[in-house]
Amino acid sequence: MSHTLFIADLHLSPTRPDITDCFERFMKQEAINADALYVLGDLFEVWIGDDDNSPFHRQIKAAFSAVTEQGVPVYFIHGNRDFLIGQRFARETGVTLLSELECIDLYGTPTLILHGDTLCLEDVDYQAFRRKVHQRWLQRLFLSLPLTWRRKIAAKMRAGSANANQQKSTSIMDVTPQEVQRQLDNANVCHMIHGHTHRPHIHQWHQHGTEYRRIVLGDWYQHGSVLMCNEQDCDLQTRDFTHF
Ligand code: LP5
Ligand code: MN
Repeated sequence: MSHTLFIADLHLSPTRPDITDCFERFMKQEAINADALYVLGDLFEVWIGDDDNSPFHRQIKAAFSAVTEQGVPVYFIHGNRDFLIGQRFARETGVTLLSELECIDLYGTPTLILHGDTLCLEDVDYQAFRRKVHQRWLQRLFLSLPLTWRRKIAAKMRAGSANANQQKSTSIMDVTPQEVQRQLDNANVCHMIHGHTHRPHIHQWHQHGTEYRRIVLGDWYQHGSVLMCNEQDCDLQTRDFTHF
């Protein structure tokens, strides 16, 4: 039966060949047979520019090309680790870059898709950081630096982030329910899919007689997380690495 796949937060890096293996198997065996694949951000542990064409990056790009060349549409929404993925990456892979918030028709159900970081409004330090690094001029400046400098700056940011996160409560780092409702109401839809929080779950609730659903994809650090949707329903799967 035809289905659409969603994944997020794989955090691919050369230090985790086990995750890369699962991703490659997933692309070869599953994505290739799907109606479409949506990658909802943080595909990479960190992305410092499309010109970082390492053997590892070439390997991942080849996995995407093999799928898109078979005519399967693959869509990508930026995460907070890989918001610098750009048009060169898109050209090299056949992947379509989407904007940070999109409304798709999922077998007749209008569905809002996003990475999920923009839902975490209580994390005011992160939102301030996000506004800074999303400035086009700053990104252009960063991208004009030598790769070695960019790698060092990104490592500093990663360390700063890990440090800051230790001081934050888990509730601050989760979504703000009022913001979820606001974004759904604003788009006039009842269905949302996102990642980022690494808390895989299908949330369902009622408001003013309407049923809402928010599906949160998990990360791929210890298990794989795949959402499979068809005409009937959505199946959120947490899989052992041996099940790819
Ligand atoms: O990523 P994670 O899981 O640790 O936490 C995120 C939020 N953190 C981030 C920062 C990223 O990890 C770093 C991304 C590197 C991108 C590389 C490209 C750089 C491009 C620059 C272009 C101009 O997203 C974290 C959230 C958490 O998710 C949960 O939602 O809380 O937010 C923060 O940690 C932000 C901090 O609160 C404040 C910022 C600390 C960064 C220190 C910067 C030091 C910079 C030094 C540079 C010379
Ligand atoms: Mn994220």
